[in-house]
Amino acid sequence: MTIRLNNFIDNRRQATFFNYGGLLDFFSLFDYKQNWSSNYWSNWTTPDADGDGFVDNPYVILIATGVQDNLPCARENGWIATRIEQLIDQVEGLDVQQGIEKSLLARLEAGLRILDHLTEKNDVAAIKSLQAFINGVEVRRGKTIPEEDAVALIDAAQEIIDLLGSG
Ligand SMILES: [Ca+2]
Repeated sequence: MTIRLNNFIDNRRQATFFNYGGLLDFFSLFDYKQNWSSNYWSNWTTPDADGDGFVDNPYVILIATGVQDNLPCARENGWIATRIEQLIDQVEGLDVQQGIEKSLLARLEAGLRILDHLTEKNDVAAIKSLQAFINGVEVRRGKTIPEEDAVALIDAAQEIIDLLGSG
């Protein structure tokens, strides 16, 4: 099992990891021996020189044991932003009319911008923009967007909505 796709924002909780007080409490939540990958650590967000959305250096969780997150996200909910960026690439790779592509991309880009300032309320707004994207695909499904492409886009967007909804 890999511990991933978590936001560790509360500095107090992060600090307790290195503290006697909250240590057992934390370990009872997560087996620290598990693999860690792609979590967001609010005190470990730079550098990301190559701009791939992941901090270039691992986040060391427990130095004595070598436990570390090898792919820490540079942004809160960074894995969601990355998924939306992949979806944008997917849309750009389609052979559809430019106006349609623009309108679909606008909805995804709106979702990305919202996620830059993530709060619970913005989660809902981001989900709405993804649903608007799905609606935009649905109305063109089997017409100006080939059925197969439409299904792939809808599935990808729905997966991101599920991630946001479970956050
Ligand atoms: Ca990077």
